[in-house]
Amino acid sequence: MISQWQLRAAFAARLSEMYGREVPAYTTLVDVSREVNEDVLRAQGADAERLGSISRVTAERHGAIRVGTPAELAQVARVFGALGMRPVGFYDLREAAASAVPVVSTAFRPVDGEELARNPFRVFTSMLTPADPRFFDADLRARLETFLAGRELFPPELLALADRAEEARELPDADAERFLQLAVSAFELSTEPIDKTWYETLERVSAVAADIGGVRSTHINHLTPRVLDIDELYRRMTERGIEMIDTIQGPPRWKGPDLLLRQTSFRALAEPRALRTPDGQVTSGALRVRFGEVEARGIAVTREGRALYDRLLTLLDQRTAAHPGADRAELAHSLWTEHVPGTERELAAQKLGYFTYHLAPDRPRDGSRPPEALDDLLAQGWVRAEPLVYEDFLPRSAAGIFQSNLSDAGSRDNDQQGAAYDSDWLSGAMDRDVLDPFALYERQQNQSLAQVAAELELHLT
Ligand code: OOG
Ligand code: NI
Repeated sequence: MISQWQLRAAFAARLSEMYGREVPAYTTLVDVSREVNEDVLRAQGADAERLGSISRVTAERHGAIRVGTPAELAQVARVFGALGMRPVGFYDLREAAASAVPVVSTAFRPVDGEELARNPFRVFTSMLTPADPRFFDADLRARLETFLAGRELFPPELLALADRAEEARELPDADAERFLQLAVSAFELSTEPIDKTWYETLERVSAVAADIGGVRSTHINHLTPRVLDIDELYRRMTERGIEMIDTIQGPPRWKGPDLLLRQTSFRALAEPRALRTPDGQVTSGALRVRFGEVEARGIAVTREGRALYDRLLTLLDQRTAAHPGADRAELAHSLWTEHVPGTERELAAQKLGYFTYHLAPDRPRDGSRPPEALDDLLAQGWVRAEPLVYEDFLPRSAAGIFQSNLSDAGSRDNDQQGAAYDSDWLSGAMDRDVLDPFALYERQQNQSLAQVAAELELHLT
């Protein structure tokens, strides 16, 4: 029998192999990430593993896929459900970007601490929004929906195996093998010729719309390794002559604790694709839709911590606008230094970050009673706090990543009202709850506190 987490780990590994064959630059990114991680581990020792063991971090990936309809999204949810991955968070990329990205997204990922530690594979999953009149007029919407309704992304055999795996939380070896083959091939780049005219019609709205609705299958867009020093990675990739996007998205580099998520990518590569022209000829063209992304993960923040982050981004935008000559990264650095607590202890005390709490192995053993307040337990060495790593995504960064890999801004008619999509809508489309990331971190934190309280026979205050 192959258990759910083994299926998940095997799927991530095979997807990585497949994608490495399709996009060799990805292999370079993985190699350079590994080198950077080894160097950081050598330089920092145990500190380097504060937000995950080196084995977790080395194997860690997130994928990005894009689908066209609620029905397709519901099928994706079954495939990932088989791997113990649940939809977490709602991201509206239609609002976040200056240019047009007509999608809404969620991330499928494991949610339990133990499952995350075994293999944290996650997939940022976007769904096209044909019903949004800012992007698609009635005629194009109708053509798009007809086109999408006529395609099959996932064969029925795959979905049947997925349902069995989700229900039993394991599969017999032979079925697991079949499931993995079908699941990986569902995300391969198709060689089927693309209708050039149709693709270009959608491209005028958005390159992302064309990538999703212009073809009869889906594919993995990128697979993102995790690195412990993203600034160093950026330098080394640039040294190798790989063209990176202009910036690292997310919080700046600074002296305090790493928070949330920092991401960057290399530019989408021209990949050969077969195109069918209106006269029926098949020619070889090139499309730039897939890019290579890399990320560094920091501590998960509370709602208050997140509000602070969002406030600082707004301030940063204002300061950047007010000082056109200034370096945005430097402005960000000074804003951070001014407003963000510089230590984990302060983050926890101000309830800005999530931590789990554990009995300290070297706690007092002189028969004294432990204090009742968490602050005192920490200060007097009874309890230790371990930061929770951020397992999710950032809408503004995601929009920036989408955007910086589009050569054309596309079009959006801002005189129209946008179609309403939200987390509940997405839940309904999949018939599965889209989980609230804050609630998941909070649950982990509370469980650890309850356990500490039980072990010390305390009512924690
Ligand atoms: C997703 C873009 C966003 C991230 O990690 O935030 C993203 C896509 O290109 O499909 O990958
Ligand atoms: Ni990504």
